[in-house]
Amino acid sequence: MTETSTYDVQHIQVLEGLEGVRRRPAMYIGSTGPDGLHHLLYEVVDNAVDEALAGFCTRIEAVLRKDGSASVLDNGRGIPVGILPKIGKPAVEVVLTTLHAGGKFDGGGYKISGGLHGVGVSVVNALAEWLDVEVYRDGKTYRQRFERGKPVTALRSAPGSPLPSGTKVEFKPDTTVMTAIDFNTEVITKRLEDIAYLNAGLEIVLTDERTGKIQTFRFAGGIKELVRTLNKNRARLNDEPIYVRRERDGTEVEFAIQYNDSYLEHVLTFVNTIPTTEGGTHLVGFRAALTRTLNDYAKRLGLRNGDLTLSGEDVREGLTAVLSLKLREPQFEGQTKTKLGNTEVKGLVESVVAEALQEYLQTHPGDAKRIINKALTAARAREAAKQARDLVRRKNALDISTLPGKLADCVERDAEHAELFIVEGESAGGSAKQGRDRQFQAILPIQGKILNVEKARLDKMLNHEEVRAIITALGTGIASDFDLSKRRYDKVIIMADADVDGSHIRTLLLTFFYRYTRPLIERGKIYIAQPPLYLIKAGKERKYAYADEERQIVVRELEARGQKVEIQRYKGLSEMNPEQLWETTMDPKMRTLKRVEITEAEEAERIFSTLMGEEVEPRRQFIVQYAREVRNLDI
Ligand code: 28F
Repeated sequence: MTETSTYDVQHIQVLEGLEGVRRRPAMYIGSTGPDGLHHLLYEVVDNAVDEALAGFCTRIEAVLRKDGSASVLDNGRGIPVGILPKIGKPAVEVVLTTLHAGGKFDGGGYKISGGLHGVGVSVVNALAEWLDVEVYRDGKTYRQRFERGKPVTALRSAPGSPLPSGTKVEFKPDTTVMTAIDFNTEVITKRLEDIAYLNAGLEIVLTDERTGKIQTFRFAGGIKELVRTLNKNRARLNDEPIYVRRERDGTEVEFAIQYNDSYLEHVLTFVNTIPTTEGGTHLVGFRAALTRTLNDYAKRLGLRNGDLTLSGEDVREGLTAVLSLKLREPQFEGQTKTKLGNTEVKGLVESVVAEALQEYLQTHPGDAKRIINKALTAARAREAAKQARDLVRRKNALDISTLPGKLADCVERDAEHAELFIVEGESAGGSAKQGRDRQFQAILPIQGKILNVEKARLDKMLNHEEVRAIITALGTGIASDFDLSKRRYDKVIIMADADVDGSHIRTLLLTFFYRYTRPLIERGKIYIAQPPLYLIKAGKERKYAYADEERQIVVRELEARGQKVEIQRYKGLSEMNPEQLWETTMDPKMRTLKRVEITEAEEAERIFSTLMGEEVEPRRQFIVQYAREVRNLDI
């Protein structure tokens, strides 16, 4: 959204009304692309959710139609239909044709402010080829039709209604304005699921008529259930999530906390069901309360040997939490308007969370001890890692030849023009050293199973020679020490067999890079080498194929020339001699490299946590599910 001063926006709105919306849609819904399209639907859904927040709606139905239209139905009170005296029009028509008319509810309700400040359903109306509204009140059905924001019928009523009370809005996005017109079920599903979790007991049904798929979301346990779901594949330190819901000065603070045995922090925060992905004052207050309360408790119980203070990171290791705020006048800030700015909220959340947490720790000493001990262990590991890092730094400072012995470095010293192959296995490593161009290609052979970095403490991992070799070769440092400018190579290429062991080492390495040198992935510096699967010979002709379909094409081509074809399937890199490895997999002019995307690394880490975590059941399910691929997974 371009930064227009508030005055201009209101000035423009008053002048142009809904015409302004059609002239400058992006100012109201952010874009006319997919995000803007989904924002139209969320505006309508959010009005139904407002009715649920106000306590009058228990069920919302959303339908995605084949003709590109969508419909939302709630069983709330129904938008008022009475004639507004000053305007002389029914309230429902005013709400649908006047900007921001759906404004604050009088009395106790919360107004959902969509990511772009709840522009109101009139904006949806303006950007809809047509919109039909039905209100069920007083045993009647009121309906009115609009086209591009303008009423094309008066509000009509008829006796009888499908519900005792409620509102239904159907609309078709205007394809002459919106550049995206296909609703994405996955995106909508995620949003509706979040809303259901954040409004315990609210039932939301999504029907996609294009696929016939119907999904129902209803979570009686609300955010407690969301935390349990997020933790389902991990060992938990406190069986039941710590859950609190408090209302102070018209603001509702609700949170659920459950620790698991991993080192990851997974905290989701919402304001009026809007995901505040950029955090904000509520998250600052939450974190402050957590750190202060756990330190106080540890000190009082004498659990802290010496004056070891638990840092924010220590107390958030293994933390899964959902923090949901409901307040009337949220101020959203930040790049994507998903950061809460209200300053008064920090203190409010901090006091609510601290008070509730103290009470929980005192009444659940078993859980408290486990949680504190985990934070203490994290603090000790942090200290140890710091010493280990200082050691490595001092060693680097004192002794320049700290590069690992097994690294066959390249001549090139300018990282921009150098690349590092991390090769699985000694023999493939040997071929790679012989086959490479030593001017700009470095080779680091590693053993099949480097230590599983998910479980290893930072300090232990730092000492495992395979991992230390990689860290030293990369040159960037790791975790909070990471410095991209210190990288020794511009590309890091993982070269492993295409079999289960190879995919295991790839998963381990991607997990390591994702956890400890994530910017390398974000900057597209990590690649997977693509060795050929087949060598096809016919006479003195030799061709390589990198996939089954390619092999078929090459074989058909050679057989069409009446030549006898011989096919060799490569089972591993070590079956190729150095020249073949060079010309098929390492030569920049011939090779194909697959760049690792962050989503792949995230998936690898998730797989890794499932396979490496304590929970046996998820591992069994994973292996059953992938049994055909996972022949000899000796975890
Ligand atoms: C499918 C989308 O939009 N549901 C809505 C209501 C209920 C009230 C309301 C809405 C009063 C005049 C501001 C009813 N009775 N679903 C929806 N349900 N808006 S939108 O009132 C609007 C305010 O304009 C409602 C008593 N109070 C409020």
